[in-house]
Amino acid sequence: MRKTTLMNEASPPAIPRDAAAPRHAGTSRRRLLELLAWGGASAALGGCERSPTPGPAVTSSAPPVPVNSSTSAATATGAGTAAARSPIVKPTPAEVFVLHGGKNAEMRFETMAAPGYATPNERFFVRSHGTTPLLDAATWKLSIEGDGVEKPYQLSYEELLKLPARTITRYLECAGNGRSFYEALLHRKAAGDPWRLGAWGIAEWTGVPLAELLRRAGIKAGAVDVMPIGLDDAKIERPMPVAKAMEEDTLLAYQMNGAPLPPDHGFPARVLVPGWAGIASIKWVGTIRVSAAPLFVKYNTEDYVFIGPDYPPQPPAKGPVITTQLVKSAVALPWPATLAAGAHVLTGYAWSPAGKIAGVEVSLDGGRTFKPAKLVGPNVERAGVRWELAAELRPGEHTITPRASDEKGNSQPDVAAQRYNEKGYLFGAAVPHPLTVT
Ligand SMILES: Nc1nc2c(c(=O)[nH]1)N[C@H]1C(S)=C(S)[C@@H](COP(=O)(O)O)O[C@H]1N2
Ligand SMILES: [Mo]
Repeated sequence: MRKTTLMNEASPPAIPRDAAAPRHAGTSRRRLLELLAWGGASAALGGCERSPTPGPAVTSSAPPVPVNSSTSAATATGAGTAAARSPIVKPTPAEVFVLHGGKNAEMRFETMAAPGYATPNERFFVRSHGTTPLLDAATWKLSIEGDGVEKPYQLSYEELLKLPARTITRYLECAGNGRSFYEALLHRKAAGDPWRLGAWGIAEWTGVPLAELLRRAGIKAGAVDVMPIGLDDAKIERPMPVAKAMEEDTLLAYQMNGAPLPPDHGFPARVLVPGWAGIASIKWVGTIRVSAAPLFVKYNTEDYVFIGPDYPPQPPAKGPVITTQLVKSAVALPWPATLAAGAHVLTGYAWSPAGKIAGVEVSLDGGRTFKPAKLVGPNVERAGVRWELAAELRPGEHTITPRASDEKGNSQPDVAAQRYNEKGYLFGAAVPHPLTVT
């Protein structure tokens, strides 16, 4: 069986650096023009926007990459130049990312059609409330403190790396992933960046279980909440109950896919709370506050809470606090997709915060009938699985609607059953992916 070939005129050229990525003939000239136009636009903006990283086809003629070529956080120092550079440090080429403002980069889901399982760091979505700080591991200190611990202490990067570590493969997803579908499918606009399904990625994370760090601090029996606090200008912080912090999967991670955490993803250390909304996974952690009383901050009272008629306030929070994510699935094709008539193997991913994926079925007739897809490759709990469906496509306008269920019996509802909330969190209904067959 052959993989689906992206015949779409708007489909991207090869994914940079990923030698295994399929090359799509016939698109490079057009994309080259687009890239050059984009680079010109960014120059006109006085360098506020990043230039795209040249793909293999445009190496000699693409504009230089002025501000974002640093990938080595270990040698970076200071955060005082934030105003002079782009908020995101890594390259965000247009064929890989959709930018939402300067701070947030959505992964184009078609890039997940490339062979492999995890999402490479270069392609991993970025969601930050401010500019990526460039922290120096040599001077970085983690402080564990608060009235919930007997023995507050500080830890250096070197000391952190010596503690017993754990490596796990898990997905990370923004609470707002899929937000655009509240407007597109429910016809009710929600406040926030209009992500499709690419505020998501799978990575292999290495770090020290938070439980280990908390035990070393002599966490008290009466401790209630654990709140990591970021060293970014916005000082993003988000409490979680002690029980969640003590779960074996909850890490203070310092590696992502075998490399030191990239700056945009939290160097030198970030929390990883698998299965929970991305906001719990605080980046650039400088302090972990352990409290003997419940903690209420902006990000569990005003933001990352459900607000709307279906959700009564829970003072001091404006609504129920968002914690666990939902089972979801997506199609690894451009949005919208164009394919040539004939035989294809459609592919995508499905993921669940509760365990492994039990099954994915796909509708090609707008949700009337579903066919079981094949699950291929690793199916890691709280990470996800690739699905494939062989299909004979006939010319016309179609949709591809995957619908996943997990081993705990959770599954994706129809759009009609999707409840609305004002900030557009946790869109979990099965999404019809638009497809033109030529
Ligand atoms: N310190 C800090 N941590 C943060 C954020 C932030 O802005 N600052 N954003 C959060 C949100 S909303 C998400 S979805 C994830 C995104 O992680 P990523 O950028 O590594 O993909 O980080 C979370 N941790
Ligand atoms: Mo997020």
